[in-house]
Amino acid sequence: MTSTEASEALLSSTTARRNLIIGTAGHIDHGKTVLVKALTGRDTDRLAEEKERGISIDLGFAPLTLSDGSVVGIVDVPGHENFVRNMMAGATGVDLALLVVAADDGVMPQTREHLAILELLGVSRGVVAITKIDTVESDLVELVVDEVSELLDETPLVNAPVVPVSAVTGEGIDELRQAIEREASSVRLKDEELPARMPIDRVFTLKGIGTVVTGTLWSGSLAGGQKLELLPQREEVRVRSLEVHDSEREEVFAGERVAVNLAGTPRESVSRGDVLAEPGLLQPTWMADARVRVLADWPRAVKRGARIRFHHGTREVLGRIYPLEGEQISPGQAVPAQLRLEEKVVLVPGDRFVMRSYSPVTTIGGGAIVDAHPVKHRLQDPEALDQFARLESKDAAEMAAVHLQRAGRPLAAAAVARASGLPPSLVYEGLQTLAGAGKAVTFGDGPARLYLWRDRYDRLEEMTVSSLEKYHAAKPLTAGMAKETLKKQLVPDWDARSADIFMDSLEKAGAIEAEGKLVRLPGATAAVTSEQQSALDSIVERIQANLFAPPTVSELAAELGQPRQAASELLAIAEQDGRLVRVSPELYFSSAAVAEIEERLRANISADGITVGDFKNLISTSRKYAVPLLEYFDRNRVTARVGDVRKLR
Ligand SMILES: Nc1nc2c(ncn2[C@@H]2O[C@H](COP(=O)(O)OP(=O)(O)OP(=O)(O)O)[C@@H](O)[C@H]2O)c(=O)[nH]1
Ligand SMILES: [Mg+2]
Repeated sequence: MTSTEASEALLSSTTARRNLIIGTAGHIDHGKTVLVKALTGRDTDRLAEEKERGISIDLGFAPLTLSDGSVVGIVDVPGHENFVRNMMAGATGVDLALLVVAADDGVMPQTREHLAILELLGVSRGVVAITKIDTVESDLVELVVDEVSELLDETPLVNAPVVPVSAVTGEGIDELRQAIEREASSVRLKDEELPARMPIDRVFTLKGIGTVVTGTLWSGSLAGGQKLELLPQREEVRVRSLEVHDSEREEVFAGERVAVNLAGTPRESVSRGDVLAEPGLLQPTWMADARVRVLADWPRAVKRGARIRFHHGTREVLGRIYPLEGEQISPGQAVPAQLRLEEKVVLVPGDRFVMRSYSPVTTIGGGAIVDAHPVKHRLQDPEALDQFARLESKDAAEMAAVHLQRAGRPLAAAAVARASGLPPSLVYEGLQTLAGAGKAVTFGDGPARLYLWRDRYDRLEEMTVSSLEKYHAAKPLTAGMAKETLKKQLVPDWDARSADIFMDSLEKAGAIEAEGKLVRLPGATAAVTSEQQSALDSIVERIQANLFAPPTVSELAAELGQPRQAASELLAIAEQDGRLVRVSPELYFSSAAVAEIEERLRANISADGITVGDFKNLISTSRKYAVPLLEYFDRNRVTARVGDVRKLR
């Protein structure tokens, strides 16, 4: 093979790669496990107890090789009604259902319950196997086929092929395999572009290898050596090695059955239900808004506040359900509702879940997550209902608008993508649409570009102007407000970059003027009356006349017959224009004096440093001035205090 041929072969094998999961479903003893063995050669009942009792208890896994060579994963689930919880942990990643109904038993309770669960989880493709046809007359097989067709009517599996088989005689197995291949070719595959996420369905340790977790990779890809996050406990972990169907791999992709060896993670710190994900992206949550459906054959309405078991991924937590409108959800209804959970879970909008009753435990319904981080809603809150509708619309611009509005601060496209669960490319388009329509203000370019909801921007601009107006009115003698103070007042919870970008944009827009560390309204200057001006001049003169022993602020105020605050404001002006230096809150020196003192200090300080006494003599002044001056030089990093002396820095 030439290298071009080799790379073409590689290309076609990657483009042909269809990673998907087939999940069995059906009543106990209907022949699921035996059928999986007939298809794959593998017995998925591994536990001693399963062998002993002749039933499946937990999930089993087997690889099925298709005619094009691609390998899909089969998850075999238990049919026993006590193990529906395990069934759900397996059904959660399923793309294609293999519904099994025994010809000698027909449609039974868990046939219906499993089918309902698959539908709630959004599984819309499937194949039905009517098993054990060797045990009954062919008319009976026909009857069961009819019964199944009726069952599937008005479900997403209405067009699923129905294939009669016998695992004992092998009859129908080839037809079943072909039906599976046909259906598998049209399954919508999981998204490799989204961040990696894998709900863990098994944890075990291998001697000499350590902790291994397995699961179906819901999205993204994983590579050996990669850092991941274990959620909801938010623990950083590292992938040591990866396997798919017992063979080692460098990289694994969405839709594969994956075993991950975690480097240095003890067995006790992981359990079924935890999620392995790309680090730093997912915030565990204990509330979610969702469209919640109650099954049509559930016997009564679900009351507001009802306690339920919430099944998501491989996890089960208790919680309560609160419809956004109305006091209850009737059977057959699908309504917006808030879920308040008793433990944190890791949710992304679009995720499916199942609800079961607290006791006795049966499936009530389920739904799809619309908002993974809502606030608590009141009943009939029109704003909550409006946001719900916009988030559920799946329109990227609408969704981005809700997230920008809610954040109230500039967000990057990546952050909006995380909040919405949409692919970043779609979110980027949505944000551009908003910016184009003038609904969002943008800062910067490229992936670091930030988007701020326009109304919020306008509101903040108004607040800035009114803050500065108040400031100028209160302090007419100063040239502006410290920028840091304004930022803290206006956007205390923003990161520094966002706050600075926002200030810059106000300046560019001409709403404010900046000079050094100060900001002010355009054209605002320190308004000094001629009286104040002459008071100021006399103060500066008094200070300059007493170079090394100037009057204090209180003394100056007394001389002027003014409050101390008024003298301080005048002094601040002289400090800003550079005539005076503020050495302490009570003491201002002339700039010339401070320069002269610093020069003498540098010229006369020995390698052993200088004491306060020597310094006092050096400039012929008293302790009252010497101590604040030395502290001033310490602050300005001219000197450093070492014990009783000052040394040069
Ligand atoms: N005669 C006959 N027996 C079958 C066939 N398929 C399964 N069986 C028998 O039915 C019994 C149950 O089969 P399993 O495959 O364990 O059933 P299951 O659906 O996996 O049961 P659970 O996992 O416990 O829900 C076993 O004794 C099988 O040998 C078949 O096609 N023909
Ligand atoms: Mg079984």
